[in-house]
Amino acid sequence: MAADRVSISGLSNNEPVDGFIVRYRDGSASKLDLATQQRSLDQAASTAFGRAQALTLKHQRTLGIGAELVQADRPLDRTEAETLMRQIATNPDVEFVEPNIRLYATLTPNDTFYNLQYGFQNGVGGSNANLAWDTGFRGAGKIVAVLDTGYRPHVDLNANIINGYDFISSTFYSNDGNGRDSSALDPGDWSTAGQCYAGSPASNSSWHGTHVAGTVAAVTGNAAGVAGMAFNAKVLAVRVLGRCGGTLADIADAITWSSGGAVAGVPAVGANKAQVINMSLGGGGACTAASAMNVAINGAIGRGTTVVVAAGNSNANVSGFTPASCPGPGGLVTNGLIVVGATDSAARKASFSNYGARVDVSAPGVSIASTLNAGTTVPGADNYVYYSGTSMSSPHVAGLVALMHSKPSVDRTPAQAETIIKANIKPFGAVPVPGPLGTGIINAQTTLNATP
Ligand SMILES: [Ca+2]
Ligand SMILES: [Ca+2]
Ligand SMILES: [Ca+2]
Repeated sequence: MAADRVSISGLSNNEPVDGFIVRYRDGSASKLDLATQQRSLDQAASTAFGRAQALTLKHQRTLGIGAELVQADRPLDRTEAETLMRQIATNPDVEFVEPNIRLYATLTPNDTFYNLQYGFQNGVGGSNANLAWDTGFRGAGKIVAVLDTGYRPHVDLNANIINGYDFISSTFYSNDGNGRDSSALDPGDWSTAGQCYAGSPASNSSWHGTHVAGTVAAVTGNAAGVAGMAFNAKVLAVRVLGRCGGTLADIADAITWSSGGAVAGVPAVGANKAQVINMSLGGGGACTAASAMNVAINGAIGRGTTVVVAAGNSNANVSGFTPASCPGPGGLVTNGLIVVGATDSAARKASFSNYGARVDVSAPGVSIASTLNAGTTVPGADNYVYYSGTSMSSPHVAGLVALMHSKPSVDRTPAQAETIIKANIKPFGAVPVPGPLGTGIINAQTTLNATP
């Protein structure tokens, strides 16, 4: 019985975890009384580790979804973490316990430059966005939350950016000198060798969120830089990824907040509530109905916000990745959670793209030009760079949802939006192998025409 209430698939050999997300049953003693909850956690820690390797567990905060983030005073390896979670779950009040895993930007850097934004055009591998724009519906009045590394001010982006919030609670990972705060500006996510985990490689700042934001809504028609998919929409920049990625707990809170839910200690999103959330990020581990990520996503969809996520870049089945394997409301394949694979300019599967039955649709993700920053660590000058990844595919679809919502009618529900997108596609250039990779490549023109 206890096994169903413990999630171990996100544990990995090279990344210890020091946090756990525990959901207690509504109305149970552990849920209602922090002292009872703490006694149960103390008991679990002492049973799991005894005195020799004594471990202290502390209640950190209650997430927007109502689950508790519990912090350990030292990092635990895979075996220790599993042992501890199984002990925590011996308390019958526990509905679900999972590690507070780290998730990463789903980007494969690619320095090869092509001189064309084929993704917005109507070649075989493009999304026909150029034809969709001719209908006059270009995202006006709609907001796409980009949950990512934050944003850099950029001449080709500024007019379309709404500063959201910085949800990164750890000062070490945030790189901005504090925990959560009201500025979603990206200070850079560079790391030195060994900083993220033993043996982790050094890496330059990615400015990943600035690239993704540009694909959604770069300023277009200004005779400069690049175009964006839904260029009359706004991007709500929400910072969840810092140095070494971001945590499940912070990302879950950002999903809740961006879609109009309440998160303790954070001012409500108010009029900036997003109609669409884009998450170009992922981590190892299957997402189940009880996972914090899934509960947060279901909450957002329940508030009318469509959630679009990258399939991931491991050329593997999405079933082993979060959030791409999240079941969403009712576990249905079409329910307002849209999982996006990557294709190239010839409409073929990108070699890196994850695949599988949970992938809904594909979009351009190889050599995608967008807004970036030139700084290798701290911010430098504006520039434009080609990146590849399902990270680049996902914002094409998030932008498309904003285009649909800008048609002057009653907004589609998330599930209705997903249905229309998946039914109005362009064919693959070749059968995706391995596959499947969704129903096809998005067709913004026919999707908009089919939107009531
Ligand atoms: Ca901060
Ligand atoms: Ca431009
Ligand atoms: Ca889906």
